[in-house]
Amino acid sequence: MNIIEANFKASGKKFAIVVSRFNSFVVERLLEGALDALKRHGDVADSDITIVKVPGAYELPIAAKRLAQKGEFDAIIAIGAVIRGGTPHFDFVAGECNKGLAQVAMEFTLPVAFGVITTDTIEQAIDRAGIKVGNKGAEAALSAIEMVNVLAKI
Ligand code: INI
Repeated sequence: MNIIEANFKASGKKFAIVVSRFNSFVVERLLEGALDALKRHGDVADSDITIVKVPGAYELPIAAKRLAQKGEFDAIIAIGAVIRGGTPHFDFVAGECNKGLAQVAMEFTLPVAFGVITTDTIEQAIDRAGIKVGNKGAEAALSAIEMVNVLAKI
């Protein structure tokens, strides 16, 4: 049996974080979680982290694609918050964001971590940004680190 699995050491690896400004109250907490995970778990240096801010979650895929095209990063972490709030706009924004980020990952064989929370209410979003249900930004950063290392081993 040959099991391939990876650790969470990531010093020397380069990470790009794409962050949407929409719902910034929540998104900034997710970004803090992602940065904390990269630094405390992965021992990633500040100089190896690039942050790109875009207007909303809908714009995350195109920025992620541009970063992937540069070929300078070992992984991309997408951070955002799409909150339903009773509008069908939610489905378009969340759907295109999810689909576009997945396309970038597959086209470039590059880990693109999905740190975009999609919730019905602001309260649920806050819960996922470090209150009751962990911090989804931190989880995304950890999965990015693990994927960088596991892809390198396959
Ligand atoms: N963008 C988000 O990141 N979250 C949302 O909840 C959201 N809602 O609900 O509308 C949202 N809309 C903006 C969208 O991402 C684009 O920035 C905008 O449509 C311009 O292209």
